[in-house]
Amino acid sequence: MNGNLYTLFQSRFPTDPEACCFEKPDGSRVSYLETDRDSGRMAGVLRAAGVEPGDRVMVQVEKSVESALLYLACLRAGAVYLPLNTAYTVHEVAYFFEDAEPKLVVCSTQNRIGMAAMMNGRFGAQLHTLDGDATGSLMEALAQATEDDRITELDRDDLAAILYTSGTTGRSKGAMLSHDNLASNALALHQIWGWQESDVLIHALPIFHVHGLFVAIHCALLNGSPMLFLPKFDAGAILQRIPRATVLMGVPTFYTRLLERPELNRDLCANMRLFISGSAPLLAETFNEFEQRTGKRILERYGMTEAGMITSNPLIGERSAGSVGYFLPGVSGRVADDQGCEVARGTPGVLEITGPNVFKGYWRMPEKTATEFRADGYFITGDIASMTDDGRITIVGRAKDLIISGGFNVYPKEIELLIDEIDGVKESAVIGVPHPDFGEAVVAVLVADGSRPLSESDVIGQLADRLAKFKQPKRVVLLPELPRNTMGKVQKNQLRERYKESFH
Ligand code: MLC
Ligand code: AMP
Repeated sequence: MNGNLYTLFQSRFPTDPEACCFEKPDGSRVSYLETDRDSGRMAGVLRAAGVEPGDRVMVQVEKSVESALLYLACLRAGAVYLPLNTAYTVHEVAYFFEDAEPKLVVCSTQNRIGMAAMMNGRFGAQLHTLDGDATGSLMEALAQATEDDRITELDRDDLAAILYTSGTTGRSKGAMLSHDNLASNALALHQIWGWQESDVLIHALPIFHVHGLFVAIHCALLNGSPMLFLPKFDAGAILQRIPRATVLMGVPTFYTRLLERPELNRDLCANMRLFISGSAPLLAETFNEFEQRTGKRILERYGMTEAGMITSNPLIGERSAGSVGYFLPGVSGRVADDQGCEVARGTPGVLEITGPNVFKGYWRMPEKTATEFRADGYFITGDIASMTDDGRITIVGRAKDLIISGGFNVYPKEIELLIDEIDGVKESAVIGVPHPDFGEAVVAVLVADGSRPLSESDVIGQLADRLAKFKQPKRVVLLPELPRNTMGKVQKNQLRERYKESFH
């Protein structure tokens, strides 16, 4: 049997030739039939560009139906899809390019010159463009392409995607995900969330991360459901679509922003079956306020790039505020001490997991991969959790130094390394503090070396072309020295406490 994930999707596509797969923001529709036909033709375009099974295709483009088709085309061609946040600067993208050695790069027309200069003919990589309005050289090639219904024959352990996640060392790691990793997770989610024939998904998440790319798209495709596809979060556009939709997936910021809108009420949401939240902790106050306003209890789930989804609150049964629910079917885990030994139920420890969803390791980093797994194969998530006797999980903290801002991960180390290079900076500590919109916001605390005057705008200005906007500090403060313990380690907890009211 072909282990290619696309084969699984195709086997679930509706037989009705009119059935809608994507609805574009302007209301025009792309049927499942067209999705199947065009992803096949696009896979032909990739093959014609020299992309062979196992080759990486690096993509940094605006979200559009066509960019989703490009993802499906990569699956069909057996290429390894490597999506990048559109906010990344050329400086950040250069690292991914050098690390992944892609055969094909797809970027926006606006970034073409900069991208080509960065690529500089290396690895014999081809360059195509694709824009949010369905133009660009890739679309021109697609217009010339003939029908091609092939789905490359693959083993289910072959790689489908590499998703880069930053790390505590400041160096990004490419998480290698196989077709089976993605298929098993999609099937589990489709089952536990009780997808129904009448379901309609509002898709407003970016499609360069697990949440929007895999969780949302895969569930809809497995169910043959329409996706009301929005290029980005837009409260007005979502509220407009809610009456004819049944499922919304979002990060907590989606829900706090929707709550700011007076139109959000029970009547508007009467048709909605599921509001799903994840990627960052959902505050109990958001959960409660949302229930009061709409009568719906948000279903919170927990996951990560390396493992897709790991736990979920139940569809039927208690959805508790602050808890992320139970392990997904096929996933098991333990809350462990720093030796990997399970601790008593109710005691916090690091969550370790195993299952068909767990990734194949970090791209070209076997040593790093080895340090993140226990000898018995359990993956160390780096999240601190506690588990009740009946297996309900609550995430209580993070063992990794990580900030999650509006659902995007920011690793302080990466920013500290760049700040420390700035003239006049002696040292720095980057922390996350509560933020009403993004959940957490990045704050940089730094100590000057006295060689020249430093200002907040000066520091931010120097980071601008090196760091994606969402990683840039929303505040910079100068201190005469950083608080340290007797071992000399910076006390970030003290800094977090001191600046916790910065945005309130
Ligand atoms: C935008 N900005 C952010 C930001 N998003 N700053 C910090 N954190 C963010 N997440 C910047 C903008 O550049 C802008 O800067 C300013 O903040 C205000 O932007 P905005 O217009 O209000 O932002 P918007 O475009 O509306 O985006 C906010 C958002 C978006 C929350 C809708 O960030 C988003 O879609 N987040 C979802 C992330 C996601 O999909 N995560 C899943 C990861 S997978 P300025 O200065 O120009 O005004 C994963 C696993 C799992 O974690 O479990 O799912
Ligand atoms: P990423 O590496 O972008 O996939 O982010 C994964 C991280 O997001 C996890 O390790 C958690 O720290 C965090 N996360 C995801 N979902 C939740 C959630 N529901 N509650 C708390 N943290 C979450």
